[in-house]
Amino acid sequence: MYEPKPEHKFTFGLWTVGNVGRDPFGDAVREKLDPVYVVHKLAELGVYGINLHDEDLIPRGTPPAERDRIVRRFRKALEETGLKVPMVTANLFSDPAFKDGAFTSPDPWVRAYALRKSLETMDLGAELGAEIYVVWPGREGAEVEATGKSRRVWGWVREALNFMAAYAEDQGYGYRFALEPKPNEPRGDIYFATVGSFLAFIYTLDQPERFGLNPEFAHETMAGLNFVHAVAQVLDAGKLFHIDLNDQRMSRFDQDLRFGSENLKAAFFLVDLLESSGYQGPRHFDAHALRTEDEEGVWAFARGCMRTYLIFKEKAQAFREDPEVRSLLEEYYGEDPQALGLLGPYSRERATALKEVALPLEAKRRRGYALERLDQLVVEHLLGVR
Ligand code: GLT
Ligand code: MN
Ligand code: MN
Ligand code: MN
Repeated sequence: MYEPKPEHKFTFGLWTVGNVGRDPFGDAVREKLDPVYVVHKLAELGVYGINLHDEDLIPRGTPPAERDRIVRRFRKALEETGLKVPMVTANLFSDPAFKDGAFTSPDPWVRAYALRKSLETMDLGAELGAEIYVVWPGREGAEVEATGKSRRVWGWVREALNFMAAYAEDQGYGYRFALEPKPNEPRGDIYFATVGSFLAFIYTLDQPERFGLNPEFAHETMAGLNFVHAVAQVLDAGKLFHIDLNDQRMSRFDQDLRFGSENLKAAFFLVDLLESSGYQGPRHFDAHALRTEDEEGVWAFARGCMRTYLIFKEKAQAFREDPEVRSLLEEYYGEDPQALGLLGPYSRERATALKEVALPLEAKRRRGYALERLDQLVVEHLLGVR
């Protein structure tokens, strides 16, 4: 029961299970794990794939021959285990050169460096079979408004993303680009703060069909927003290219907690949404074990993310099949054919009918929606008494 299998498409980042537990006040608490060892461990746990930043695998400044040796060794581990690398991304945040932004650095040399690093990461991902390329603009933000940079950054990012998409095309790479918003941290305020912001930006790009979203549970939650609604809108737009699952308490730093460990209801409805949406992509856990943990705790964390997802999947199905839930929902949507006939695409006849019909407003004003009962049923399913 609740055994993860590759067909569930669970993925972790090399930087997630490999997280050494550093925080702004404290040093690393765990040894850095060998990427090849991580591949074997994740495969044992039933994981589908492992995602990475360029620097998670190849430390900055590695000479080319050494780089090729690392890639060969890593690929061998992938072949031995069957693990995939569905997604890659460039680390555009650790290097001190990026302290005032990567694509949005005021310094054109730094912007050129960011672009080159992105192209090289696309090359690396192509060698590993990656199909999704994530762009997380962690350093693309500001603390000081006086520069007026917020008037220029959109154009710089647009130019960079257009360049990257054209490069992918030129090289014959099939990448789909997944843009990941976050409201703040490590910058005081990050441009592209929310799902809605990136979603709108996509349609200003040269090849909008190549771009979608990589929404993260923690990030929308940090912004005080409803993650389930955000993902639903992204799905409606056909733009859910990837998803970062984790957990988060509001009004805090980016916690990247074990999936489902904090907001049980939100996690339940997210799984309910994803599983009924037809989304076929990876279920990526962008989270890490608490700093209190040793290596055993790291694998307990990874197992916990996947097990909780599978439990929610089963609970969501039971909830949707519950006869009382079904009848409450049937009532809720009140599908009276006469009313439905008044809605839909515009026509002159329909507009006239709409103006003439006697609306049953008194009854509608008195109507109850039975949401107390419906929500109680959610709680009872989650508490395991139904
Ligand atoms: C970093 C960040 C994540 C992003 C990763 C992709 S790196 O850990 O906190 O939200 O998804 O660059
Ligand atoms: Mn993320
Ligand atoms: Mn995060
Ligand atoms: Mn993070």
